[in-house]
Amino acid sequence: MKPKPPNKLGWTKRLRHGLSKTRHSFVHNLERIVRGQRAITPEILDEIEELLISADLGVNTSQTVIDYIQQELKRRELKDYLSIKNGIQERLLQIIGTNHNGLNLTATTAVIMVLGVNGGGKTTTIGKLAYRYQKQGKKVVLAAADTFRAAAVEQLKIWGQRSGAGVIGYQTGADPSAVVYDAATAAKARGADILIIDTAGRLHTKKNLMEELKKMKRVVGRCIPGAPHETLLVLDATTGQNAIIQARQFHQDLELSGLVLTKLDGTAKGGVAIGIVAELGLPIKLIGVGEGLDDLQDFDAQEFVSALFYGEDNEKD
Ligand SMILES: Nc1nc2c(ncn2[C@@H]2O[C@H](COP(=O)(O)OP(=O)(O)OP(=O)(O)O)[C@@H](O)[C@H]2O)c(=O)[nH]1
Ligand SMILES: [Mg+2]
Repeated sequence: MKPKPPNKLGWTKRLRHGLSKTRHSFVHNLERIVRGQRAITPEILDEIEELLISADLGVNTSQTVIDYIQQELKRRELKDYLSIKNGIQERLLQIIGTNHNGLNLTATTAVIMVLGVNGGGKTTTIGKLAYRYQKQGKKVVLAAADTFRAAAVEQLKIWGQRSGAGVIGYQTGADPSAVVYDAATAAKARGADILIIDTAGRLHTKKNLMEELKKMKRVVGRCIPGAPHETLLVLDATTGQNAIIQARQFHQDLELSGLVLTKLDGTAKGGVAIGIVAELGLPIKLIGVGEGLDDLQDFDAQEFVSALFYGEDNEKD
């Protein structure tokens, strides 16, 4: 499928636009619950907690936010809408930290391996990354190690043409580890700065398919010391809490270095980003907020939390 061309709007605006579904359902409901109240009663706190859970922050994380609000209510006046909103924002930032988590690309040939369940946005993310780094003048090679789905190699080749990245891939049914081996060898021979490995979508519950990923990881590590330098799990934000279950299992089996959260534009459940970091302690490295070539960016916690609360053009919420 054809990606939308680069958007002229700046990233912050696109992020805020992408998160508008989450923001509208969350902020508007918060306002409805809190505005005009004389005091924040336990019933109101319960309603706020339910709202946090429905934004997919997860039960535990929602509880810690409510605990914080309760504690702050004792310490200072937190009775109006604005101060409650700011209190929640403060706590969310404490939970996810203020780190800006970029990718680790310091190796001579930095290897990024991309995993995840079917249809999460792996190949699109790889295409966007290839476009980003080629534009920066880096040499990128893509390994089409999704040898399972018919047309997967073709899809990656199209991204290669779009971005100018080289693609190594064989016919459907080939051994994915052999593709990884050949791509790593070619990347080294060509003096590539970055090798990105696309893998077939798979369920985290399929042990044999997890073993296949482990093997690919070992193979690339033997060809390029320290590789893969990034093992990224792509998660579709619209799947909500299921994303946390997937991340836990993939991490147990493959020792992830970080997460990519895609499709934040298509969901009111963007709060899952905070739930994931709180529950797993894994950094979100990249987020996708659309199908455009530049709708993928490094995750910035402060920017993200702010976009959960404030819209484009200083829109009132
Ligand atoms: N709205 C939106 N759509 C996205 C985003 N990222 C990917 N998509 C769409 O999600 C669909 C699946 O994307 P792919 O990149 O093919 O997913 P995949 O994980 O490689 O899928 P398999 O290889 O089949 O496992 C495509 O239609 C993409 O355009 C995003 O951030 N926002
Ligand atoms: Mg794919």
